[in-house]
Amino acid sequence: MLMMRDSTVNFSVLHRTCKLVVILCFLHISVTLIFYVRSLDIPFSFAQNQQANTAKKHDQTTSKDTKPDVVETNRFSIDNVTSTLTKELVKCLDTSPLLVGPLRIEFSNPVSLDVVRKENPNLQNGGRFKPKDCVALQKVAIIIPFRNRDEHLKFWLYYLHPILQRQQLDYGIYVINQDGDEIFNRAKLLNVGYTEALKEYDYGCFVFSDVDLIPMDDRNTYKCFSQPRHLSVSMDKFGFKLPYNQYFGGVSSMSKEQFLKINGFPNNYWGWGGEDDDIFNRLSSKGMTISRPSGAVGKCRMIRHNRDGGNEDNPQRFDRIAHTRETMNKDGIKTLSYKVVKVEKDQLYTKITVDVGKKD
Ligand code: UDH
Ligand code: NGS
Repeated sequence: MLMMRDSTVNFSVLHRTCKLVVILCFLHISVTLIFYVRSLDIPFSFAQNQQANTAKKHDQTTSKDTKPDVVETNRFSIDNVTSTLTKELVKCLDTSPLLVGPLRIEFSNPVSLDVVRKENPNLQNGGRFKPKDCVALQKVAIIIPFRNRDEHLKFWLYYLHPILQRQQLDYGIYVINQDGDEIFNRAKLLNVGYTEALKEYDYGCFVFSDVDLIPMDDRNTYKCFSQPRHLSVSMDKFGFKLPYNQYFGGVSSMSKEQFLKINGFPNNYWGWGGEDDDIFNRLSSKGMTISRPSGAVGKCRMIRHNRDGGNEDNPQRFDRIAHTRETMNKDGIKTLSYKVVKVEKDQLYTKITVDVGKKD
């Protein structure tokens, strides 16, 4: 009787142990299976595919102003199964996921171009860049009117290259350097930049930026919109406000179509002031409006400086801006003439020195 009870107890212990072993084995197999399935990366590939579809939808509905040059594919691929990575480029998203928002901008420590070059290893000669992981939505030429502002240019390159790369633009930097000591002509240099950049690449968008203005938020994307864009809307020197509603100076952008519609910029504003107001008049006379970022996103800092020699106030500017409508078809990109003196290609920029003539 006692023996029978013993054997029943033993059997029950054995039975429980076996059950435990079976459960453990089952658990082990399940965990292994889960890890195996995860290693196939199916959900990841799917997410990528969804992102591509979202980008595609955005593009079809929003931007008239963007011109893709590569057709995206939405093939569903399980890369890791065969370990062959067939990566196909999709269009970049409307809003870059790399943006960080507000930035600290200051000018107390001088910048070395060698450091800037080292910090931007993905640039191609001439200050060109394309994102690696997606096809940029716009090809943007950034044009800087220039003469004797090397210290400002260093700060500009130091701050702007990383920002423009995070904005996932296909861009090139063109520094248009006025040769000689004649009176400065900002708007004519911008016309030259437009023309020279287009000789190099099929740009669809042009950003015109003074060399001394740095954005304080990378969400202020240096690209084009369905209306001409004023980007430097909230400058420190104006107490982070627009100085007046029609103000279009500092940094602006225009698509090729918008630029051509107004016959480019005036060539006959020699010296300081008024050329930006003339551009505003051109745009409004063609029925265009100005697009702007919010005051917060459009904040920017100007590098403080004195008025340059050779850029004295233009006394004719008030008379000129009063007659933009009558003069704009005769004076602009169609009648631009200049001579290229020198082209320098650096990793950080293309510098084109030009003879723009002089005031008659
Ligand atoms: N620029 C040069 N070299 C010059 C003149 C102008 O590179 O000799 C370019 C540069 O890109 C500059 C832009 O043209 O950012 C506009 O010129 P600006 O900076 O002189 O004009 P802004 O209206 O300033 O920005 C005017 C000078 C105010 C001095 C006030 C002193 N308290
Ligand atoms: C206006 C000028 C603009 C100039 C703006 C800001 O008065 O060209 O001031 O100048 N227009 C005329 O003179 C007709 S700023 O304070 O940046 O030097 O951009």
